[in-house]
Amino acid sequence: MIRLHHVPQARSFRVLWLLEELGERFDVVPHSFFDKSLRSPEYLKLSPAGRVPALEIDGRVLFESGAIVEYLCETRGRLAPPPGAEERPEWLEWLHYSETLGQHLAALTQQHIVLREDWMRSPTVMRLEAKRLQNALGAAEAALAGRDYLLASGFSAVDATMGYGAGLARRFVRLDALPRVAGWLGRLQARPAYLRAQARDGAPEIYVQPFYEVPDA
Ligand SMILES: N[C@@H](CCC(=O)N[C@@H](CS)C(=O)NCC(=O)O)C(=O)O
Repeated sequence: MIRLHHVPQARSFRVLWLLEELGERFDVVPHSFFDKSLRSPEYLKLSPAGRVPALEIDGRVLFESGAIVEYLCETRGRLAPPPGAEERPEWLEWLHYSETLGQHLAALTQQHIVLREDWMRSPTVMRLEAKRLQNALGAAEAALAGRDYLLASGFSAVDATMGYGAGLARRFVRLDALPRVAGWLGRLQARPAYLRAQARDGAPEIYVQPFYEVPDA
């Protein structure tokens, strides 16, 4: 049985959603950011830096969401153009670009949520990272001109990896200037597999506000 180690709302949601899109049967092993379970010796054997996702599958354990997505698409033969296909370089670009969104989201999460005392936080960093995140989403806005999904051939795994990041970005960036991204998110979040994944995500404990405003300096 496939077992996904997951924290609600975290990057492991990319894999949760993709497993639902692929129609795989799997168990979700829930963890929390806030109870130190990701630093237990047992968990560090699965994920050496104590991060999610980790996926137990096909007799091995994989960490790193991009690698897991590539492995799942390759072994299940779906939701990615195969090596050599015309759209493969574009697909790889979006797969890894999802981590460009991820780095800004991680910085914003640290600033707004993880650092609890006001004196630890920097409104300058919050503003800068939100702007950089908005600029990074501009690449998806441009790519979505005249198409419903990131690849011309239709929905693929990179819509889930990028879509997870764009969905979270909404808590830090207003999408008024990114109407195609907003429309794409609406399509993604109406997908039956997304709704099934949402139902298995678990109770939110990281992002509890719909929007995180930058406080006055
Ligand atoms: N590049 C890694 C990043 C994994 C990562 O940093 N995950 C976060 C959740 S979004 C995490 O587990 N953080 C827990 C911690 O840093 O203690 C991936 O995509 O799998």
